[in-house]
Amino acid sequence: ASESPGTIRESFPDDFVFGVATSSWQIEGSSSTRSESIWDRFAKIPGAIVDGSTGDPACDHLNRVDEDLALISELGVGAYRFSVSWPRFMPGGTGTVAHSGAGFYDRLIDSLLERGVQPLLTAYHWDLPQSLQDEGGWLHPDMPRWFADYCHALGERYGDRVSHMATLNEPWVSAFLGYAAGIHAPGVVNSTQALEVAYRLMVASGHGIGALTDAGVSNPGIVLNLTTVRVDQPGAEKARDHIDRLQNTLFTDLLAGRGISDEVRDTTDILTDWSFVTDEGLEAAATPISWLGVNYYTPIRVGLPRDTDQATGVGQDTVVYPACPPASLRPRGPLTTMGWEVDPQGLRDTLVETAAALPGVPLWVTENGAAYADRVIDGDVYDPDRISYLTGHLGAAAEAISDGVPLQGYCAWSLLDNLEWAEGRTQTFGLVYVHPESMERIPKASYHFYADVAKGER
Ligand code: GBH
Repeated sequence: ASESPGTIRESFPDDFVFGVATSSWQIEGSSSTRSESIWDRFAKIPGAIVDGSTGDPACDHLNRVDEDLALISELGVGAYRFSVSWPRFMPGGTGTVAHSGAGFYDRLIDSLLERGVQPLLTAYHWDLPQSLQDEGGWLHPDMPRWFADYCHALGERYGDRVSHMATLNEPWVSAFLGYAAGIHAPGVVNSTQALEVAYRLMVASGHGIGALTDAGVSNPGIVLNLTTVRVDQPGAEKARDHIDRLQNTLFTDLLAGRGISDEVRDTTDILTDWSFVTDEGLEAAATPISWLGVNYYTPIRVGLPRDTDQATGVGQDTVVYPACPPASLRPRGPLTTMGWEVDPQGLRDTLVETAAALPGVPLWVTENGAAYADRVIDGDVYDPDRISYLTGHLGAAAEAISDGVPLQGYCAWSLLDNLEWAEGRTQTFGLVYVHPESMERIPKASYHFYADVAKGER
């Protein structure tokens, strides 16, 4: 390791953008001023969210947006990634745009621009209107068209001010956690449907890219959760390859116009019928993107099944990765409170692998961060583990650039301690502490650290 006397900021190009990210359902609250989403419905199932949290108040962001804008502004970052709540913007799922809902994002965007912060807008971060789920959701063949109409309306409304828009956040999660593991909305356990949903999401994204372009958005893209997949012990190579294909290549191949590989089709032999795949669908999925967001938290480490595993294999792993050869996922310490391995080199490897899979596509790290149980002492919040996580991963991002990766920006996840999906309030990723009842915000030590990085003082 070479000694680097300079600041973290200096290890990046001058035009590199540091940002911070959130998503609508995780922070907004005010569910009574929009229509129902699949996460509102899912949250009502006893046990679906560990602590019984619902979409209210989340971080009460709708009522505290000025305070949150001040936090973004004082952080000194150049970009803020947020998502639009589809049920707030277009409550019927299709058709009419809601004046008040759309107006909220108008004001958010204008305020960001006034403060010199670039808005990065994500169209879909998992909060599908329940009315569309009732029609069949992502299993419905018309979903790509409905999604494109929504994207077109977003582009018309905000495209004059927002250059970078992403269609989807992490279609792998929507498909495999929503439809295979069943731990995310809509809570379905059906691996066959998960594969169809993954495909349909990528077709919809392609239609969305086209619609955003038609509406005048200069840089339409997509955000994927990609990660390097490591072999933990001899014998797990086949399982590693299979997991890598469903985690990464399935998505990057569709984007690159390589379709769905024979390996994916052959190894998902629980699916005898891929007839939902059409030439038109594959062509749409390959609509060129102008940038790709990569969300990275942890690598996947694949080992052999343990004696303690259930007879059918490795529990959730085989459900999430249908038809996976016997394997178990084996994170190594140090772990975050999510149980996720901390591995900055994994970010560097993921970026290098992604750049090779999609040559010429500018990349952003659109999410990176860690959940820890922070210590509050005399009103100050200490999170040294998060600071070291960020330090390591920023270093890895800078190294990826020296490896030749066209990385343009990095967004920390997340601005606020928020509603961590199935984990409710029990897992906190924020640079800013949010009191679960009073909603008081307290910038953590990591906020001050990241502010120093953004300002070039560190
Ligand atoms: C992101 O997804 C979401 O975009 C964001 O909304 C969320 O708040 C944030 O992460 C934190 O969870 O259990 O070791 O096998 C993260 C996607 C997919 C990353 C599952 C980690 C499992 C690792 N995640 N993956 S492991």
